[in-house]
Amino acid sequence: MLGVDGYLGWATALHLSQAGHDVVGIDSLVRRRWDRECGTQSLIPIKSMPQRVALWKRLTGRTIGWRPMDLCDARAVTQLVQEIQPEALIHFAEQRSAPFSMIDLPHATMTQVNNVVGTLNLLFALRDYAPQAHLIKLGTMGEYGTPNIDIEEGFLTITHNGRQDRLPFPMQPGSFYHLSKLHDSHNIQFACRIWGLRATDLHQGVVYGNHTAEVAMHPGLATRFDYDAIWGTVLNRFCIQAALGLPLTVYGKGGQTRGFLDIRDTVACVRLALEHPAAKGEYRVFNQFTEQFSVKALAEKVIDARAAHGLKTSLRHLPNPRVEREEHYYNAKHQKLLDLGLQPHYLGDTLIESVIETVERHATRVDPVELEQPNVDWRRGGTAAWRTTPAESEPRPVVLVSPNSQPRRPLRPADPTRAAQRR
Ligand code: NAD
Ligand code: USQ
Repeated sequence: MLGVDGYLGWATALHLSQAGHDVVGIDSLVRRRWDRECGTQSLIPIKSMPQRVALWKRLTGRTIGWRPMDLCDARAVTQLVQEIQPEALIHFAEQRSAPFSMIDLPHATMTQVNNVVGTLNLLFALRDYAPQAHLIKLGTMGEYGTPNIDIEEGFLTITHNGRQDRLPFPMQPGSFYHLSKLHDSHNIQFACRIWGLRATDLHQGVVYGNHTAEVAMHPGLATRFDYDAIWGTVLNRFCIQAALGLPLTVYGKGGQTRGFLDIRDTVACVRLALEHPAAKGEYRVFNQFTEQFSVKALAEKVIDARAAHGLKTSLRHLPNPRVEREEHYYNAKHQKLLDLGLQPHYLGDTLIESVIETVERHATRVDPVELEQPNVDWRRGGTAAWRTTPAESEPRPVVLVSPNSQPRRPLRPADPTRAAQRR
C-alpha cells in the first residue's frame, strides 16, 4: 500500500487488513510537509503512522507493516519490491491537488517529477523483481476531460477511413496534476505491453466522506479530511461551508459535471480490483465513481439537506479560478466495477448530515479564510492569498527530489545474464 498516510490510503489499508490481506504501508509523509508549506491541516486530527498502526494492532490483533519511504528513491523502491515480493502494489502515493500543481513552475515540476518518477521506479522494480505482481494504480477521471461524446472505460473503438481499432480514449486533462496522471497511464500501459506486467488503472472520480467501517472503529483511526482551497474537494468543502453557515462557493456557472463516490466505495473498489487481478500483460482501466453531478446540483443537494432541518444555506457563484468548461455534455461509463460486484453507497441526505456533524465536532480547527475564496488561479498561478503561513516572507521551499536521495552507484542488475548480454 503506497501512500498509506493519506486520506484514501489509510482507509484502504485498514479495509484490506480487516479483510485478511497482509498489508505493508509505505509513505514519505511528504503530504504532512506540504500541509505545513501551505498552512493547511486536516479538519480531523490524525495520529502519526506509528500510533495508528499500533492502535490497529491493539484493536484487531492485525499488523500493518509501516515503512517510511519516498517512491522517488529508486534504490529503496527496488529493495522493497525485491524483499517483499508483493502479490499486488496499490499505488496512492502521489501529489494529488490540481490547484497545488498550478501555483507556479516549481509546483508543476515537483508534481510531475514526484508522480511520474515514483511510478517509473515502481514499474522497473516490478519488471526486475516481481513481474507477476498486480499494480493497482489510482488514476483519475480528470484524465478524460469533458469531451462532447460518451466517455468509455479507457478505450474506444474507432473506425477511420474504413479501418477499425481499439485505441486509448482521447484524453484532455485539466491541470498539470491531471496531466501527471495521464503520463503515468501511458507509462504503465507501455510497461504492460513491452514487459508483460499486469495493471489496473482506476480512473477515480472525486471522493467524499470520511467514514468507513474500519475508520469508525476508534477516533484514533481517523483518516485525514481536507477542506481548504488547495486540498479540499468540492463536496467536502460544501459540507463544511454549510456547517459553518458560510455560502457554498460554486466556481463559475456550476455546470461543471464530474463523477463522484463515497470513500466507502473507494475502499471496496480497490479490494475488488485486488481480488480480481488483471491478466499477465493486461493494462485495464476501470472508471471508479458511482454517480455524476454538476457542481451546482451538488450545492443544491447540500442546501436541501440543511433545509430539511430548517437551516438556510446560500450559494455564491465566484469567478472561476480554473480554466474548464462550465456547461457541457457528460456521460461517463462506469460498469466494470459494478460487474465485479460493487454495491454503491449513493449520495443522500444522511451522508451529508453525517459529514456536517463531523465538521461541527471539529469546528474550532477550521480556518474560515480557506472556505471563502480560491487562492490559485489557472491563468495567473498562486495569488497573494496563497501565502498563508507566517514564514512566507522567505521563498517557499519546494522539494524537487527526495531529501534522502544522494548520488548513488548504479543499481545492481537483476539478472546477471541479461546484464552480460547488454554488454
Ligand atoms: P493524500 O494527499 O491524502 O495522500 C497521498 C499520500 O501519498 C500522502 O500521504 C503523501 O505523503 C504520499 N506521497 C506522495 N508522494 C509520495 C512519494 N513520492 N513517496 C511516498 N509517499 C508519497 O491523497 P488522497 O486523496 O488519499 O489520494 C490518493 C490517490 O488517489 C492519489 O493518487 C490521487 O491522485 C488519487 N485520487 C484521489 C481522489 C480524491 O478525491 N481524493 C480522487 C481521484 C483520485
Ligand atoms: N469547485 C467549486 N467550488 C469549490 C471547489 C471546487 O465549484 O469550492 C469545482 C471545481 O471548479 C471543479 C470541481 O468543483 O470543477 C471539482 O473540483 P475538486 O477540487 O473537487 O476536484 P479536482 O480538482 O478535480 O480534484 C479532485 C482530487 C484529485 C482527483 C480528482 C478526481 O483532488 O486528486 O484526481 O478530484 S476528477 O475530478 O474526477 O479528476
